Amino acid sequence: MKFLNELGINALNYGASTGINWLQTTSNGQFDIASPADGKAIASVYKCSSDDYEQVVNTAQAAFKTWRKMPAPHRGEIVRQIGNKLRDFKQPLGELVAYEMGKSLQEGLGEVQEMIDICDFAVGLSRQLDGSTLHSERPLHRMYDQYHPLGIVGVVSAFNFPVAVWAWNAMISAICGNVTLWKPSEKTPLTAIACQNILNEVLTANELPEGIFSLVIGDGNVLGEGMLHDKRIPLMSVTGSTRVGRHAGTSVAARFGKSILELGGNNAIILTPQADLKLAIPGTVFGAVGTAGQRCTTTRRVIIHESIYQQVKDILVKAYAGLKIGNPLDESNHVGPLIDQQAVAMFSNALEQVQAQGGKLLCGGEVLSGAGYESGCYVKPAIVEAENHYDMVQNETFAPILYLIKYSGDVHDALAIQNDVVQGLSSAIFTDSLREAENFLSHWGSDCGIANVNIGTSGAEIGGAFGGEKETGGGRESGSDAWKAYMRRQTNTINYSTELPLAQGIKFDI
Ligand code: UN1
Repeated sequence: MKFLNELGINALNYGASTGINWLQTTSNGQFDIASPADGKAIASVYKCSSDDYEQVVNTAQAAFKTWRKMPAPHRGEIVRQIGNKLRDFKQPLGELVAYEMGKSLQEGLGEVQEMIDICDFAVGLSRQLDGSTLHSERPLHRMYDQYHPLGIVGVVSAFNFPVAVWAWNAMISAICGNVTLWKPSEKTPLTAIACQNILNEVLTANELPEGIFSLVIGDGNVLGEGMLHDKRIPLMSVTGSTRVGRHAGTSVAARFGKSILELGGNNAIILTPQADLKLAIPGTVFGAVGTAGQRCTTTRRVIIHESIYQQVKDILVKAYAGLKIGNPLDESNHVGPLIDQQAVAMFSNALEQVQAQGGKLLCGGEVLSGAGYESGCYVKPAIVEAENHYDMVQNETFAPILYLIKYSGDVHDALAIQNDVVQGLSSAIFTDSLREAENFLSHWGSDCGIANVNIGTSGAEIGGAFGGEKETGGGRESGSDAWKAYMRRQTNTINYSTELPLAQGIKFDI
């Protein structure tokens, strides 16, 4: 396939890079990657060995000493060049994302666009890593706070956003003066190799040392686990399920490391009687079936006022009947495959269980077979009538299942349902009522990290801080002042007087 050649993906690829060079271990086993789109083998990747890991971490530690000394705007210049290179490779990289992960080509290209956008954002930010100047209580004293880089930042990314979430972390972290060590999902290592090849060109052209952006590919329970316990990595940014994140967060905390956790969501859209359905329906359908329901921001619940419930239900079922499901590289399709057959089994199992708990399957749920569906990874997105307290509704199933939940009363009743889950990532309301919208956004409103009015739950822009509350983990990545989590903060007080007054007026004469 043309995009594989363009991105430097071979039939067999190495699984560890210090940036610039690839380590050539072939003896530690390999991952054979097949596309969920057509089930065909794409390429294989040799797993990084423990010796490789040591070499990569040592190289990164050495690189940090050079990189942190480079003025932040110069680091920004490198990130600007990376953004430009990503522009050159947007089409093939978007195609590889679609082919390896299974999301539609439009969404694959959108994901690469997120990478380009975060590069642009990081370039500007490289001149704005600001702290505050504060007034000291002591005469002729000056006080301020400043931010310093941390060292190696470990990034563990998930299969569903195989490249964008890494870029959010790596580009912000880079302008902050850190070096990054990336462990991608073992389900999508090829897109990571493609990114590393792109980076390597920029790093080489600028004669930078190895180790500024490194990549290690291996099993999560060996390599990822090792990173969690590695004291040489002061910050771990982990995207994954709540189960994975709980373990990651506690392991890193046990060694007093910092972590940024971006975990599961159980995102809801509230449709009030004042909702403009012209916006709400496409917003809900895209939120529920985009990336085949495998975004952390996927719409999993719609909380619908009883007065419009039947109408919304009918329109949604009709809209689902028109969804085209098939190869993600064919742009006429709306929905691609799930990542693998294990995900399909989880989807089927969740539907079975929710029905046993009282849910009513309104449409979809079939596993597709026959021509075009040979990979066994395609399913028909499902809509289920349900109640919020059902066990399956309370848990995130990473698949296209949309639960319809009826509410009566006012927006506060809808909010009570929305907030009554353990996750807190994204939320939305569709309403033309200012009162409803403002209540939703108020401090007694949505308890999520993201709260939208008249747009869906997914598809956040990079300029905002991304992340969620409760079991979503509390981390923030990407825009706004999320950069602060990638730096260590220091408060400085400088005395330019000829006396030594103590704070709080304490007297100490010797
Ligand atoms: C994720 O699913 O991990 O807001 C990230 C969105 C995308 C990012 C999702 N911009 O849906």
